[in-house]
Amino acid sequence: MKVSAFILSAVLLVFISAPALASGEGSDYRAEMTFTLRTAVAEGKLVYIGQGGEIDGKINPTLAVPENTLVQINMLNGDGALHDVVAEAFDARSDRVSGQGSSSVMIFRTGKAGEFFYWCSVPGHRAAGMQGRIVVGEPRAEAGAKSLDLTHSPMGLPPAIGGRDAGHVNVNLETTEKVGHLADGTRYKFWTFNDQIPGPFVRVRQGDRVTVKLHNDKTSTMIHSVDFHAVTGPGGGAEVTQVAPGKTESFTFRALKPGLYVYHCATPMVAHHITNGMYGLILVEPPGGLPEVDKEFYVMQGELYTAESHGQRGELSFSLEKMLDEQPEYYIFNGATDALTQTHRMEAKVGETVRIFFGVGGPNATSSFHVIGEIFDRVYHEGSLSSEPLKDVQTTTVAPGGATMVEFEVDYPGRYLLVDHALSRMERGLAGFLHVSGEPDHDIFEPHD
Ligand SMILES: [Cu+2]
Repeated sequence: MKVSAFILSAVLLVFISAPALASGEGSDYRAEMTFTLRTAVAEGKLVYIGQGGEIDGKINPTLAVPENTLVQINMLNGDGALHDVVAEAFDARSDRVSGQGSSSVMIFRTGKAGEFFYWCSVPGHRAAGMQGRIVVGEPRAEAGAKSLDLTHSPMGLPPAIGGRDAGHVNVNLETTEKVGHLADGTRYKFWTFNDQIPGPFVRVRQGDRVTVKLHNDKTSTMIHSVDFHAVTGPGGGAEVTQVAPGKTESFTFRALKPGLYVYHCATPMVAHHITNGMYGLILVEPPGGLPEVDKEFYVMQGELYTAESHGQRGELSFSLEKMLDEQPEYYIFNGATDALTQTHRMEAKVGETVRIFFGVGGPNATSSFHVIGEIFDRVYHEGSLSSEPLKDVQTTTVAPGGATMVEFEVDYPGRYLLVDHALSRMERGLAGFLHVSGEPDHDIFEPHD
């Protein structure tokens, strides 16, 4: 049965008279399931937000419904722009309405089990984020399957070096190849250092002698290696660490220069090993250490070249052609599209100083690193710690295989977005949240009702 949509005077009304029904069967009916979606702007996108029940407060909620069920979707216009809601798979469509508080509705009957979409058909709105899923019947096994979390917490940093003398440091790395979570319902076979993307944050002092032991897990299918940009020597260590599965290689270097450096796997095809997740940062602190701050975070950007287009579910595969053409499908902070928006929560309080160690694994895309609603007080450009920092910077350029250290005081509460200001990449997964709590200072910012 196909039913066209129509406006209801009251959106909570689920009892509808016959003339509105295209099929004309029966004099009235009750929808067996009703959902209410409110349109809004959230996380820099246009979205639907669930109202009531299990979907309450969820952004673009997945609507789970049984087979062969009459479903009603109420749309409340929460932002005032022109919107509708459509589900082509069921030939269902609401009227378009604008103006805050206006509403419309669509009704359809589900058929057999499957996964379908609802979205806003006003040009550009679906691409801007107004899309969710309708899952009919039992969800597919893979939709519910929990995949391995390989993301690195931005809070996972070793303590500061402080005032200690130069000494000897051991760094143990293990290369692995594992299928991990990439996005909601989407997995990818990553290659990692220590089961994390990025790899561990290595923290040493200028003058330290550092022994790197690289073990390649016996289940690996590839040779791996490590090139530290902080190393002076052949291949940054890569020449002597090409290590076969099940084997271990090692070398020792002296950390000659302070700075924030990238390390990565350097086994051919190097770009392939990097895109798959084999990158991390090593910080070489100057004697006396870095100035104290309240919060330190570790964030790295990378891009993935999947054969499947962005948004496809299941386990995705690598596309050599897309990588050589530099046409990524996904951009990720810390190993997944939701690592810094859902999995890990970056927090600070008003008045605290925040330091972000930010690196680009890449392998190819330069980042225009920016925090929406903040100004970097200090940028240690190119990761140089022996140069004077730049002051009062909006956006800073970070090369692939490069890094930066930024510092700023948080002055006003809210949720601040970490982005690459090449903002198309946000639509391909690149975003992070910094949650700032505390009292608002209305001298700094004052909303008017
Ligand atoms: Cu590798």
